[in-house]
Amino acid sequence: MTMCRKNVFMTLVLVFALIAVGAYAGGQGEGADQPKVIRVSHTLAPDSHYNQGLMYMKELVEERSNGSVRMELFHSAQLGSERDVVEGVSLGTIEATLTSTGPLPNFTNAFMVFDLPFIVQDLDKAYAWMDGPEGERILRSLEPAGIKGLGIWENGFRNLTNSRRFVQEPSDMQGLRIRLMENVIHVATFETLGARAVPMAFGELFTALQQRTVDGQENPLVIIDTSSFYEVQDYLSLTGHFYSPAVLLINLDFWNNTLSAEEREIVAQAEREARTWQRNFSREGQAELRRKLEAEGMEVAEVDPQLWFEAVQPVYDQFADEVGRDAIESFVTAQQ
Ligand code: EAX
Repeated sequence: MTMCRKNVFMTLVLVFALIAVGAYAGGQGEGADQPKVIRVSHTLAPDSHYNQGLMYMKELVEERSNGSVRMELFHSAQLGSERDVVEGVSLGTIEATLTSTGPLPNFTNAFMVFDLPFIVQDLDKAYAWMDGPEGERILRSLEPAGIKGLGIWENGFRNLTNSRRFVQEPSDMQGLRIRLMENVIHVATFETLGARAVPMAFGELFTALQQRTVDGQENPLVIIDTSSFYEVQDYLSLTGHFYSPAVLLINLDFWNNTLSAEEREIVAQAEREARTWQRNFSREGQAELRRKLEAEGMEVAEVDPQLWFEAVQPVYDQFADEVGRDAIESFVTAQQ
């Protein structure tokens, strides 16, 4: 099968699978006393920051709605890759997902500002910007696709790992095959660094590293830990080159027409509290994680971020129009 046909086929398989699960959940949802079920899909492990934050939110929602709204969590890409599941949320075959910004440029340019390398310099100020009117504008841009953005959570600063060599300077990247999210800015950034960019869904990554189809990958420390990448990667470089938010998305029609006004308020309030909790959880323990990964045998390189920032400058020129110069300026200024 050609790539394109294969993708169409996989999407159809997923849509049918989700309809089957949906019919089951929908069947359960009928009748006055049956809870409304929000199925939330994500790609990470059960002990990841995504799953922990969602469990925190689930508890608040179920308690405050007296069980009229239930959240069912599906971790480890059980319901599909981020790209497939965001499409599912748009179509209404699944209610919700917590996703990186990787696949979002397929729907709107508005999230691309987060994909630029080194765009986040002051995390607290960046949170305030994301939680304010600019973040609201970005989340709203998904509404024409039938998606409501509930809030911007955290994946974290992404760091590079590989199995070939100690990488400290941008020139060390030459020729390394690095798995990236299926995201144009991320791909362009690593090509600018001289790497061979290999876009791939997260669910295929561990095997690709193990079989050495790729030399390396980049993700926050928490993911390198909870997905056991340290078992198949010897070198870790603390590049922090991208800041990766995690966006909580829900089907717009489900939000507007299945949930009552009171239930929407409960979910929105729980989301705000869980967002703060999840960001704190994600930020804490970075030093501990580094020690743990070292203890697992990874050799850790500290890098000079300025050198790396300079090396990827062409990416800003390349994407300024598509991302929007105003958005870039607003985000950068907000952090000064
Ligand atoms: O959203 O694909 C990735 O590397 C992401 O960091 C992961 O799926 C979490």
